[in-house]
Amino acid sequence: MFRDISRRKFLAVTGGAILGGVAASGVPGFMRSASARDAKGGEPDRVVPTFCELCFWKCGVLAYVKDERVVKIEGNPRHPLSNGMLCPRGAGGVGALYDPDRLRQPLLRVSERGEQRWKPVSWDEALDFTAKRLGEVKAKFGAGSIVLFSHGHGGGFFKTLLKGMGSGNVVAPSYDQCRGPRMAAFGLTYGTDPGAIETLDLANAKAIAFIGTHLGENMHNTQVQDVSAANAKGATFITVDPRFSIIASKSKHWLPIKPGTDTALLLAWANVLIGEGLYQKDFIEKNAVGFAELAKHVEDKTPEWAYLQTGIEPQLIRDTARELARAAPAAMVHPGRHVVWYGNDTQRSRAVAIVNALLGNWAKPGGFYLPATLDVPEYKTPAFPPAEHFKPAQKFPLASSALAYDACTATAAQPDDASSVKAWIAYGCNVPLTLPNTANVIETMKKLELVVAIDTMPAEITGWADVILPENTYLERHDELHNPPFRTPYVAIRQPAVASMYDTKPGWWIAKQLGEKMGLGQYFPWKDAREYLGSRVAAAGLDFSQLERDGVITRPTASIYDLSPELTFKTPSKKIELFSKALADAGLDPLPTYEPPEEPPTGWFRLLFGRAPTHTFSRTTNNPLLSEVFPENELWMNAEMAQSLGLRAGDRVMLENQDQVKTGPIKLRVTQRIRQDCVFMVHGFGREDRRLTRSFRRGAADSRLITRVKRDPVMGGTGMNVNFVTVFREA
Ligand code: MGD
Ligand code: SF4
Repeated sequence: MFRDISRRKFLAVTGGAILGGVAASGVPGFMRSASARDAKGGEPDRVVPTFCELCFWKCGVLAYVKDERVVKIEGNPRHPLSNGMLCPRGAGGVGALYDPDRLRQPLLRVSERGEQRWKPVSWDEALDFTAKRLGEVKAKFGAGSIVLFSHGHGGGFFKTLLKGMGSGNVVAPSYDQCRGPRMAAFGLTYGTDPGAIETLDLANAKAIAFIGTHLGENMHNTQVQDVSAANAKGATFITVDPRFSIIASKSKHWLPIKPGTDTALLLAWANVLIGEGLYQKDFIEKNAVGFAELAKHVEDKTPEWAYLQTGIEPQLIRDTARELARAAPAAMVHPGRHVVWYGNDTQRSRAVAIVNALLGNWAKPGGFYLPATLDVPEYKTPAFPPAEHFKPAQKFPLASSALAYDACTATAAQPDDASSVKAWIAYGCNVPLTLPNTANVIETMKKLELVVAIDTMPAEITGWADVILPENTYLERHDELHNPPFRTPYVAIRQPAVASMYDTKPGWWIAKQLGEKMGLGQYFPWKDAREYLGSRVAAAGLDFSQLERDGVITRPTASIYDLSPELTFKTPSKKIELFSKALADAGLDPLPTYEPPEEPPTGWFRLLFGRAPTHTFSRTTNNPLLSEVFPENELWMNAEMAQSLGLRAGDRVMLENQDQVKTGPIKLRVTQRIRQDCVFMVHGFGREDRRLTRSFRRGAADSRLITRVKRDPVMGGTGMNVNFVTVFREA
């Protein structure tokens, strides 16, 4: 089945950059696509432009098709996110298409939830069942009892379905398990978040501080290209991480910070910038409010004070602050992406935002640029009914959407009214491994009236679903357009490279069919996706056939910088709010506060987790190509600690957390590249669905061990780096 792209060929296509760690550009995992003729078998029959779904960055892809099989994919040179290149995960996209473990037809559960016994059914039967059960739950408990967990571009059509039903419960782990604190913090400070495609002018930066952002392992193609360009121009990198990450190896300074103490370092940087008069005075004077309060707040946050918290030498704190200041305004502290760590995370992100303000880098080359969007009008449909919501147990004053974690809690709460949650629809979202505390999520799912999973692969969530609606992979389907704010305004199309391999369907079709069966056809008035997309593109005055041919239409942007001394921001004061009145009014700290983290007890390690260049969470761990390159995660442990525990590299070890939850075995990686007080693993492994022949029980799952979270008081994010583990050899 999986015959066209062998591992050998995959590595040839990717230039072996994944394994080599460092490509010619000097940045890891970064690769230039091979030419069309490299695909074995000579010229392809056709080349179909589309965009990638191996992660949520959505790079432009060219799919080479021969004899109705995709033989190779590479970056679309016209697409401004990929510029002709893909990251290692993206290059493995063909593996997602030809994974023999894929879901192949609709399935209905025939026994207890979780027992994983199914009967294959027709689409009509599966959709009738789903529409009927959703209708019954809505009639009995109200629309507010239905929740959509959505992750991935195709989720948009299911959001329409949910809104049509009258539910406002669209939740995304990418908010409260990921970017939420940054969105809140930058919103409060600048009135704008850096966005999903972060508006960072990395390529022109002369100094960049990566604070916990492990770019190179965390792979977002365009950012890696941009950082590569900055590297080539001699930019200075400063990496703050308890672990010597790949980006640390490219950095002039590595600050092996004690986990959970970033805010102390950031406040000390602010102390140095202000105390030594190194901040961009004119910029702050004209563009910010609350400077006097900030200066007073950080007066005592000296590098010596921060040293006691962070373990970073005062001189190194001073040197790095000065290094950033010297390069300012072409200097930045990368705002990070996954920022739910220790509970007080909006304050940590506010500190990041404030140090950036002191560097005066907003709208400046080498700082945060001003993006533009190629506007494409929405398809006109009737207004949605008023939205009903579930009632969260806790309220967070500045949460900008319903929270996935709270949806789970509201499910467990179980009062029989519209304030509780009774049905989950999971679109591309493996909830048991995405939310903290897998065991708790599974117990919670047992209480539901209905679980619907729309996925391409078997997964923990599909194992607990009542009905599985198998979606086409991205190489077999149309999807919503993509036109995010970016430095080059563009609109891109996702379109099928090949026909469906099995009895699977595109998300737009599944949502439309469900809508029609539920009497909500007015929200899906188009015949098919081509008609829908074509009509939107035409309304924007663009040529749909050009979009289908090239995969993307770009427009030049006037300027991504604003060099005028005085700028306007979308905050209440129209200025950068160093002191946040909104936080003060909500009874929260108006200036970033530092809370020392709880210490691990003697003999325990703090559990940290992150990414590998070849994988996107649990999404790709079974991918035939990517799993060959990186088959399982390892546990990083400091060499001295391993020695003191009598453990050796390669040992299979078990982990047990503070709540006696055990997981493993996982292979031990003994290294000097991590502090002694923590261990680290890549997220997404330790799969428990037997249908996953390559990833079943390979490595260990961090999510099982994350039984404790610390909620962010501002927006409700779930700080997950607050769990401690002991490590012992497998019995
Ligand atoms: P994390 O995964 O939390 O965030 O990637 P990042 O934004 O980089 O970062 C983990 C790093 O933080 C590790 O190096 C860890 O050692 C370090 N760290 C842990 N605790 C601390 C601390 O207290 N202080 C400091 N300074 N460092 C600490 C996530 C991002 O990656 C996201 S949100 C997405 S959606 C994308 N997902 C993804 C993927 O799944 N795979 C790959 N390959 N790339 C991805 N890119 C994106
Ligand atoms: Fe695909 Fe990689 Fe781009 Fe993500 S960053 S969309 S995985 S090529």
